[in-house]
Amino acid sequence: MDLYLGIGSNQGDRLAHLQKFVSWVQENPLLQLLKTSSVYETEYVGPGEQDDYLNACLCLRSEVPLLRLMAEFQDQERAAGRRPDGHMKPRPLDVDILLADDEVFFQGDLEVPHPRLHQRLFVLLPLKEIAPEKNIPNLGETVAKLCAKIKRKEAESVRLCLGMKLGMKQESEIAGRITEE
Ligand code: PH2
Ligand code: MG
Ligand code: MG
Repeated sequence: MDLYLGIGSNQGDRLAHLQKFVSWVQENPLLQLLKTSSVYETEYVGPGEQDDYLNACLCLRSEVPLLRLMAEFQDQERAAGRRPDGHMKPRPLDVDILLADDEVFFQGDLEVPHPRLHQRLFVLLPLKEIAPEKNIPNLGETVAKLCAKIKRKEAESVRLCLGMKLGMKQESEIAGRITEE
């Protein structure tokens, strides 16, 4: 099954947290990384005020059941330092399952497609890069079409970060940085 993930960070070394998660995906024999989007700096959306996020989207292939995958991703969130009481608090790593093929899945805490996917430009813009024509089950609209609808009023809140990259090349750069320090 092909999965689309939204990843985000607004605490600590935000880019390093996202890169570390991508490296973990690449090293996991049960997951195959197919695509990574650019990194975007995005204004926090939600109650109160928080620092800006870095957000990106990934596409990966896996046959691991969704609930088990979610548990594995939560382990990674905890490993990055996320607090268990951290609902709507700043977090070093947030990993959300956005889409899983054309499945509609609702069990426990997991709802796929992600219930707020279509309202969030910080998800839709990076997702559009890697899956513009993907249809969102339930909504009957493509990612690109949803993006176009909300783009005008919110576009400035989501900024492309050209200097930041996820994915293979970056791994050696991370290793380089660690040995320099
Ligand atoms: N995630 C949230 C709440 N608000 N805002 C931005 N910009 N990016 C996020 O990933 C994000 C958020 C809860 O998961
Ligand atoms: Mg989230
Ligand atoms: Mg989450």
